[in-house]
Amino acid sequence: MLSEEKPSVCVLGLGYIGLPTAAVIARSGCSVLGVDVTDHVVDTINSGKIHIEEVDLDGLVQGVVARGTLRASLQVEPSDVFVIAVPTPFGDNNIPDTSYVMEAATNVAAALKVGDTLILESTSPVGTTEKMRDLIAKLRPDLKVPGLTNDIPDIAIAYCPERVLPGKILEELIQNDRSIGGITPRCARKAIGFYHRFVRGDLITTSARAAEMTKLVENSYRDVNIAFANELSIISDHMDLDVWEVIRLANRHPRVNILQPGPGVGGHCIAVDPWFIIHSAPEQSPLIRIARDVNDRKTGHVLERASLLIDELPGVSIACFGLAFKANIDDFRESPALKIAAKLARRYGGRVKIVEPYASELPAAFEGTGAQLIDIDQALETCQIMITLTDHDMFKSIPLDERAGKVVYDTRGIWPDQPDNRKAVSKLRLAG
Ligand code: SAJ
Repeated sequence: MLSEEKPSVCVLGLGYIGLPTAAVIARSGCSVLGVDVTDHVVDTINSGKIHIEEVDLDGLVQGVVARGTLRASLQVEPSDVFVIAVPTPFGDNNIPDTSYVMEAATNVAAALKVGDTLILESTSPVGTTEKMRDLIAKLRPDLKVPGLTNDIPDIAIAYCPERVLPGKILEELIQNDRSIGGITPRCARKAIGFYHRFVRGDLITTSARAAEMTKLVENSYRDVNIAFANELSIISDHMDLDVWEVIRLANRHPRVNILQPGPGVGGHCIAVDPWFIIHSAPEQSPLIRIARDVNDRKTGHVLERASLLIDELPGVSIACFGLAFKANIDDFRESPALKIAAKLARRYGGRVKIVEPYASELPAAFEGTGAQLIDIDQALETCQIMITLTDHDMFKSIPLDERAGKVVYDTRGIWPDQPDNRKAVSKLRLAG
């Protein structure tokens, strides 16, 4: 490949990161082959459609497929650049499972030729890129691989994590700065040449190991800081203080910026990635481990407090506002909101109503509970207890006069003007 030529690119794994990445690279004019193990995913993309929800992704994929710059297949084909973006779940005992990465690397190995670049983007334990390099060296003894040869290597290998926010993926793929971790500095320079084609943020070179750790640190940093906010909320409940007011006031300090408490930490990144560090350095990471525990325990705390409130008012209908793991998205995976609402539905049956503008039907966790999906207006008309679990903008905009007289447990602090529950509880008791 001449440097001014557009490289052909193969992206392995067409999920939440791989598909938007493949589409953005295809938009830059490179010919992109997306590879996935699922027939349905390959067929959907080849018909110009998408199998995941992400803002503006449908139009982009439709366009690049129509133009012929993106196509999907079950098979890897020879390309100039290979990008691996497959999942790295954690299995039993929170041990990271890199088998999908190694399987993808095995498939790439057969297609590699002199001059190619192999990039790992999947969130991975420190050392995974080197392990992947060792696997390539074993499968392709004819190639000189970086770090294992004194000659100029035949291929480049790098670790370049993504750091995009679900709901803003297409924007952040272009704008965010990126760590570009080469097995050698030469590998990093090759990878930079590739990312320059579609990233506007700064591209900062480092080693593969430092880049792997950086990704894990970013999400652990957030988990630890959310844990601080969640612990403050539990302390404030115990001491009968308004945590939102305390945080608001403390954040007036020029060097204090406390995050927001909630019903726990959801999604597939922040609650998972800290375990990759804990697993690599268990003795050295007590703070990160305890933060995980605090955030998980917050979900149980919310469930118990909600139940205490509900038990005070037998027979009264309960509206749970939100199932998504965070605001303004339709992603319910690993959502503490969903866990709490489903447990309440199991405890209180048909008294529980769910308000989730991003759902067209209730997820399987509610099967057989008698809970119903209703809209905001129905909730305001029929439910006296309101529990906020997700901070969707649509919920925030419900004015105080429509919430007057309701018993509210606001786990996200979206209604700071809501009065204390005491009056509403005694009124409902009298009425009951
Ligand atoms: N949350 C709180 N309080 C807060 C902020 C968040 O309870 O003050 C909760 C949210 O409600 C949600 C969870 O934390 O349940 C995670 O939400 P998030 O918006 O903080 O992050 P994710 O999981 O959507 O995306 C994160 C991002 N990482 C960082 O912000 C450091 C994103 O940039 C990463 O690319 C992504 O993880 C990933 O793929 O690793």
